[in-house]
Amino acid sequence: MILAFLGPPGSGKGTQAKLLAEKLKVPHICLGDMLREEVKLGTAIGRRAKELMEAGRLVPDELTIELVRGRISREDCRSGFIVDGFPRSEVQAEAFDQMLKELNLELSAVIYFRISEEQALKRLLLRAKLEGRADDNEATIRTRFEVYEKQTQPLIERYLKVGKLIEIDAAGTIEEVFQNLWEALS
Ligand code: B4P
Repeated sequence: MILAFLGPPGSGKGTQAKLLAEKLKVPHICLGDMLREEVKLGTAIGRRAKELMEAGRLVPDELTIELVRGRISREDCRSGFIVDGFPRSEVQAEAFDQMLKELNLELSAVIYFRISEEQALKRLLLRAKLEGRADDNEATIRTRFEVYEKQTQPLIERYLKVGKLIEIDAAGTIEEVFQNLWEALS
């Protein structure tokens, strides 16, 4: 099964992708984590991504496309994977279609995590307290929501049109949302 997780910051897509990937025993490809790792290692990609991430903006499409292409070409992705936080723009969605085609793979579904901005904001501010992530402060979170609305939200329509979108209510507890996700998939 090949799944892409889509939703605003704080919708819990990363949290749920991790749980589902463990249950299905498939790789969990988290773009945010991959980029943070590049920043930590100080690679060329990381150096280009750092400031943009800290400002809550998307990093350039070509960087994320390169990362995803490299990762899903590996052998462990042949029988399925979950990609979380990609695609996040029309350009990325086009590139994703293209790379799946080249690898002879088919997208099973895109899971859209629906949640209100206020609830997502609360979760992210709590994470700021617990983990101190550089982009989890109120001003940056507001920018991340704006970027999401402009660049990522239009993808909902794109996947709806091709019959690949599954929408789930992401407002409950982690366990409740996982239950919604599991039921939607089965
Ligand atoms: P991400 O790391 O993907 O950040 P995010 O959208 O905020 O989602 P995240 O996965 O962290 O949060 P989640 O909702 O699971 O991206 C960070 C940055 O990287 C982006 O701003 C951008 O700069 C860059 N980037 C990433 N992908 C890119 C791409 N494709 N193109 C360009 N740039 C890209 O969880 C949030 C919090 O809520 C957690 O603390 C969690 O514990 C908690 N939570 C989850 N579910 C909950 C629940 N049900 N109840 C209560 N709390 C819950």
